[in-house]
Amino acid sequence: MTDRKQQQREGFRADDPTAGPLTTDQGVEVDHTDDSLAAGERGPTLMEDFHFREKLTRFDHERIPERVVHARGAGAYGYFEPYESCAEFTRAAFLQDPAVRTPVFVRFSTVQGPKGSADTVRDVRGFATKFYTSEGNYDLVGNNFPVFFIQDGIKFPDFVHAVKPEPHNDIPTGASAHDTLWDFVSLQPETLHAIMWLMSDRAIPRSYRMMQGFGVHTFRFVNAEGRGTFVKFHWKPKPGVHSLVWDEAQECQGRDPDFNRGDLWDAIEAGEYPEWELGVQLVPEEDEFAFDFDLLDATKLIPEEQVPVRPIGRMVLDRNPENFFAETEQVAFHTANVVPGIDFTNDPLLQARNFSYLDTQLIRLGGPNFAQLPVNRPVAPVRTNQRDGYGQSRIHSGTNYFPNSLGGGCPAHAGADGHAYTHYAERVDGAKIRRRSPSFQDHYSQPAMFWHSMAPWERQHIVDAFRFELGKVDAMSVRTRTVEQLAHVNGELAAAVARGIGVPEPTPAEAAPNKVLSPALSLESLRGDGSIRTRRIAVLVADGVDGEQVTSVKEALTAEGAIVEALAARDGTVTGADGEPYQVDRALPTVASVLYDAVLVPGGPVGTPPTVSDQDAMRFVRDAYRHGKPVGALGSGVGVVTALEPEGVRLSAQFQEVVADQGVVTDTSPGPANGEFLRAFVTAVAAHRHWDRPPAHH
Ligand code: HDE
Repeated sequence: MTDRKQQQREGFRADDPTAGPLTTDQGVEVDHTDDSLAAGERGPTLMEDFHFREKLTRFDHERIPERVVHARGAGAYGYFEPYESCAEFTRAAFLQDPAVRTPVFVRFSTVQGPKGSADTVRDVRGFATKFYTSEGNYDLVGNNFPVFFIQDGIKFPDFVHAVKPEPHNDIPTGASAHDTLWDFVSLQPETLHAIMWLMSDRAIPRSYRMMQGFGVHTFRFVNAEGRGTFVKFHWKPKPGVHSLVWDEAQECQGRDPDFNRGDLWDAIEAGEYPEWELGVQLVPEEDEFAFDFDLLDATKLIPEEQVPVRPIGRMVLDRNPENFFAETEQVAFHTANVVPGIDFTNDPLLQARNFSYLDTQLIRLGGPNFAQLPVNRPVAPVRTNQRDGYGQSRIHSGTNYFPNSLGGGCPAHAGADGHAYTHYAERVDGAKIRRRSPSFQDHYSQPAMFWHSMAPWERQHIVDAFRFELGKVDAMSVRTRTVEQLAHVNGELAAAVARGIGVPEPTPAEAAPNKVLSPALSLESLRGDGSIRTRRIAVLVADGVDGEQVTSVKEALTAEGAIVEALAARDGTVTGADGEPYQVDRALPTVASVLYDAVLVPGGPVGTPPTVSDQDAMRFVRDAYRHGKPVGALGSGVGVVTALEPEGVRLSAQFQEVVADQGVVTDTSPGPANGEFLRAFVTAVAAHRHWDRPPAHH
């Protein structure tokens, strides 16, 4: 079944190219497009070659300005369905009836890098959803962090200038590790909470399918009686939240710059549809001042332990776009695209966004008619008196003003059936001032809460990230000032960072009183449903491999939904121990451990495992171990893990039985893998990473 959005898209498909010959834009048939019209075989090209000129002109104009932020992205269509009616809190039509599916388009993005930059950079990820509701489009334009770097939108150009490549040389691409960003951070402590998130593993997601999304601002639900309720939006991914490690993320940038985009595309093509639950934190209007921070301050989150996240529906992405430019590039999100029942608050960041998004689309999409583009077009009927402009694709008839009598008074004002948008009648009273509210002034408590809520390994990764980023800053004054800021968050954090970057440990500052812990912030609490669906598992094979063993493992893991690939030194086949050919999926030189979630080394019948002589294979296992990934070994394949012991790879013991230790699962018994081994390996893969391992050497 196709939904209303897909039916609408049908009408915009380009004509079937197989239905007839090549033509010009004017519909004139073309029988020759390989040679330009010239005065003789070796003569000059003629101006009158309209086909040549049209072809080149159209090519010259193919590009539009990339987004000033969030330039690189990937999108998909899908649907949203509520679990139950939310009428108590909001009259939004798409949140009333579990039987009503609302079509959506989602675009994920990185923020800093240009359109052609790599996916696995350290950055915030955009998570923007367009709901094509029966009452018009609703856009929830969120990120994968619940907090933002600044409190007032007037600071946005400053922040973005600071984080973007430096103006003199346009360096660095897709990175925040440079002087201007950290100069800004060190002078602007309101950035610190989002910076803590940026230094955490949240900033290097394993997959767009495995990250949370947040509306960030406090919005307002309004029900049919006009009662308002503050609301924060959360997307929770079904497979849990999983991240890369920094070393791996960097290697990935070279091995597969499209690591996250390709993962999203492939999962949808394979029918493994990404899924999130939409949750809300609801705060009654009368509790507006019940918190020790301001609900209007986008650098703060409401701890889930204080206001639980209530699940209200789920979103499934089940269709890739057909044309990247037409859909993913031309999609235009806007925080002010709201529907009846969803309203704003006075969050000064949100207020600024409500100006900025429409403004940016006007330049990016070349005029005011971008809502007519197929991806942006609402499925609700559109009747306006807006006319003309670049790219007008409608042929309007009738009058174009209101009120009118000549057009029969049409379109008339919406009636009283409750579908018209009415703004929440919030009472506003104040003097015109440029001043930050004193209730926005605490910049340290929530970064401290984040730090204290992390598991020890998460803290270590945060310290490592600060050391990496600040270690790339040339100005020692900026390094020092940043560490002094960190001292207000936590003394140990500041000292640990200082020790790595050659600046004095700061004198203990008055650290933030650590009042609240929020265990929900730790990745430890977000492991997902325990399934290994779509995890990529490499099986290293070579001539002499126990083919029966490999087949048994592959079948069992595939049945659990994993993607299992046999890798060997060369493509084609390897010859198994029984003399039979065994099919190779990919050649090792074309891939790397960083592109997989786990590795498994099967054995041969006797002696040295066949892969030990292959340097690529050995590096593969070492890297997987180093990055905390599950390593499985069977039969003589256990020897591969043993061979890496001098390099720090740890194997507790070798037994003719299943041993699962810190994500290394071995069984030296030959022949097909037994159920116990498979269960232990699946558990290790489901856990994603194993941080309790001692570090291996590089
Ligand atoms: Fe955006 N942001 N933003 N932003 N933002 C844009 O709009 C802006 C902010 C977010 O996939 C731009 O169409 C201002 C917070 C996403 O197409 C621009 C401020 C959050 C996307 C813009 C913010 C976001 C954008 C650039 C501070 C998370 C990509 C191109 C007041 C809640 C949407 C465009 C897509 C894109 C302005 C802050 C998320 C320039 C002025 C906070 C996911 O209009």
